[in-house]
Amino acid sequence: GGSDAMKRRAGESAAAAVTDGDVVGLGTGSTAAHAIRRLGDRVDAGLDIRGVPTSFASRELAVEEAIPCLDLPEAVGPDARGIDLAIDGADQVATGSEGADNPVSGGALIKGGGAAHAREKLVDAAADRFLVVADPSKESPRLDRSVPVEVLPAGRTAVAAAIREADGEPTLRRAERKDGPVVTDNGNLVLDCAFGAIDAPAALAATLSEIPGVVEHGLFVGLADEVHVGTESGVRIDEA
Ligand code: DER
Repeated sequence: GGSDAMKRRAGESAAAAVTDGDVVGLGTGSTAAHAIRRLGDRVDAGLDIRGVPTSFASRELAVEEAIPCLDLPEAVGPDARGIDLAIDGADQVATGSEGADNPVSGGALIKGGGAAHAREKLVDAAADRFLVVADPSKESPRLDRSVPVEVLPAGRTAVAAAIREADGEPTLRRAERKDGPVVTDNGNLVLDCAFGAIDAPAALAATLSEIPGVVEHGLFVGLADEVHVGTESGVRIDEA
């Protein structure tokens, strides 16, 4: 992946977009963590915000940074505050040869490397603005990484069969420091599904969403508003 300095520049660039009184979706992963730490500094300096964490990990970090948090139902709903902006990382960002105005390639992401994409998508989609934070290693003309799919444990073999039907190759995500599979914050399993180059992310997203037993997939199509890319020399902000 990219260097930590580039991730930090991206995270701090997005954190700078937060204004007093905002409700901020707090993404998961090492790049979003830089944004959360910078927001912690700004809260120390008097910024008045509420965070909406997207995982156990991002809630832990928000508590460490003394960022007051809301549960999702307090932030989203008819008489709730709403989420002003969400800051979250990505595993891959389609830069698209046709340019950002192409609905297929503009604003198409793969997320889920941290197995947090179910709650991330809830928060990122609910936000008025969704800022992606990344380093250049995440950018690609087309999406071609495996797509993480959170599945009900009982449904893992049925979903795997459906993924194969859809010309994908599913792999149950094994844990590193635990015997057996990764178990998500929601108590589910993750299948990493390889489809090769994904030319029609919206169509694949719809196919995955329809599979019984799928809780959430890591294709985020048309949700991102901006991409803050940390570079060697600074930050590039692209309209998604
Ligand atoms: O799980 C996710 O979608 C995260 O955003 C994650 O994959 C990005 O992680 P990183 O910022 O540590 O690369």
